This record gives sequence, structure tokens and C-alpha cells, in this order.
Amino acid sequence: MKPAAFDYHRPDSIEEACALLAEHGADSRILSGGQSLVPLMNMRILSPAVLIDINRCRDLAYLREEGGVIACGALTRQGEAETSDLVAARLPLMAAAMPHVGVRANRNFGTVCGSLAHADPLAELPSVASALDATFVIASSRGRREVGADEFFVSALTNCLEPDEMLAEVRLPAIPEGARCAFLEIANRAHGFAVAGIAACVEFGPDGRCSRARLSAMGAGDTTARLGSVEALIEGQRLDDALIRAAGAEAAAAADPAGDVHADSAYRAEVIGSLVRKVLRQMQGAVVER
Ligand SMILES: Cc1cc2nc3c(=O)[nH]c(=O)nc-3n(C[C@@H](O)[C@H](O)[C@H](O)COP(=O)(O)OP(=O)(O)OC[C@H]3O[C@@H](n4cnc5c(N)ncnc54)[C@H](O)[C@@H]3O)c2cc1C
Repeated sequence: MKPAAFDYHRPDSIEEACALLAEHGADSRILSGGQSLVPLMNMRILSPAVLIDINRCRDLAYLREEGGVIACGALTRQGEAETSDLVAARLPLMAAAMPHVGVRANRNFGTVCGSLAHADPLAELPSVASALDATFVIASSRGRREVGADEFFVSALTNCLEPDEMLAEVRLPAIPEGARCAFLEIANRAHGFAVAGIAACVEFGPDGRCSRARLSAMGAGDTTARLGSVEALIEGQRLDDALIRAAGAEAAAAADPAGDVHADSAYRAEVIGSLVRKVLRQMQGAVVER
């Protein structure tokens, strides 16, 4: 299938891209990796009148550490993050999630920020950003603003960007030394979109108790969401079997998943509970009893 006709712009800088967004507003779309936008246009689910292709904005392609935070520019490919030593060392949760994002061919083009902007509740990278308390840097001709994941992800395939705004950068705090991370998902097909998934990062105190828990679920609602009641349940506690069972039950009870052809709502909730138990069990061995 072919997309409807559109005007095409290829700016060389973020300033030019923002000027084009200011001019064309809701009639326009940013094109980054094209791995979601182009299929949607080919199926005519989306028919933007204007495409603003940011692939020539080379100064938006970076991954760098700034004061304990990893800054990822809008043109950083998922494949670059996947093979980055910085991501492996400082963001092991992202490194664990990345191989689940489609196949390598998608990741060679797809961008980290494009996946976040797309805001699919069953996508891996939004759940990683949410679990790591990412900051989203939003640019427009009016200036810059920053929001957290709870504000950025509004609902399925909807973010908080105004028509003249784009996501310029995502800032991910490096995972503290000694924290344990796990990413697990269940999909009906290898490399297919997930039925549900969990991204988790848990820190432990010297007494072996959980000092900080951050868990985010894919597929638990109409957007990626932190499992606040599960986090509250395990913080300050030792990760024993009874607590892990209770955390799984709480995750399943708190989830409000959509049902679709891949899984009904009750099954998705059960999968979320099971995945929470599994990620926490993976972390159990890390707890040093003193
Ligand atoms: C076969 C296949 C399998 C896939 N499997 C998975 C999977 O398992 N998990 C998964 O998460 N994804 C999957 N994807 C989608 C993933 O590959 C995309 O990379 C991602 O969803 C979008 O990133 P992109 O850079 O390609 O964005 P694009 O497709 O270019 O854009 C997606 C949307 O975000 C907007 N956008 C992009 N960048 C910005 C920006 N900087 N600022 C504002 N808006 C922006 C666009 O306007 C568009 O609305 C799959 C895709 C394919 C084709």
C-alpha cells in the first residue's frame, strides 16, 4: 500500500525542524526512524500533510554521560544504544530490554526517542524510561521544557507534545552501583510485540532490605505505568518468597489491561503478576544477608 501524498522537508538542525513544526503544527509529523510512522502511513491510518525528516540533524545523534545522567539525543538509533558500552555499563536495564524491540533491522533505523514519542503501551523503551525516572526534554521555537514519564505518556499512542513541539532528548539517570535490574516480557511470537512485560530496578540497603524499588509494566493499562502499590509493598522489606508472592498478586490485582486478539484482559493481568514474581526472584540472589 502507498501513503497519501505529503510534503517533505529535511531540516539540517533542530532549530529548522522546530520552525517547520511551528509553521505546519498539527498537519505535520516528525520522521525519525520511520519504523512505526511509515507503516501507519502506508496503511493510511495516519496521513500527515507534511513530513519533517530529522535524519540530517546529525547533532541530535548522541549518547553521553553528563553528571550521572545519560543523555540520548533524538536521532540516536536503538541499535547504537544496544551496542553502546556506556549503556551496558550505566543503563543495564535498557541494554536488557533493547534486544526485544523488534528485530535488528528495525533497531538499525528506529530511534530511542521515536519509540518514546510513539508511546505504545506494549513497547519496551517507554517502560524502561518510566522505571528509570527519565526526563523528557521537549523543544519548540518557543523554547525548551522538561517533563517526567508520568506526564509524557498520556494514553495509548498519545504523548503530551503540543503540535509545534518535538522530543529533543531523553535523560536517563545512571543506575546506581549495586542496584539489580531485570527486564522480562512474554510475547506470542519471537520478536513480536509483547503481551505484557516488566522493567525493574531495585536497590538494596546494607541490611539486605529493599531500599528503593522501581517497577514499570507494559500492557497493564493504556500507557506504560509504574506499579506504585507493588513498589510500596516491597520497599523496606526483605525479598523473601512470601513477599514475592504478595507482590505478584498485587501487580495482577492493580493492573487494568486492555484485551485484544493477542490476549484477553484477565490473561494479561495474570502474566503481569507472574512476570513481577519472576523479576523479583532474579533479584533475590543479590540480597546479602547480614
Ligand atoms: C516489524 C516491526 C517490528 C517491531 N517490533 C517492535 C517491538 O517489538 N517493540 C517496540 O517497541 N517497537 C517495535 N517496532 C517499532 C519500533 O521499531 C520503532 O522504532 C519505534 O516504535 C518508533 O521509532 P522510530 O524512530 O522508527 O519513529 P518513527 O516511526 O519515525 O515515528 C514514530 C512516531 O513518533 C513520532 N516521532 C518520532 N520521533 C520524534 C521526535 N523526536 N519528537 C516527536 N515525535 C517524534 C513520529 O512523528 C511518529 O508519530 C517494530 C517495528 C516494525 C516495523
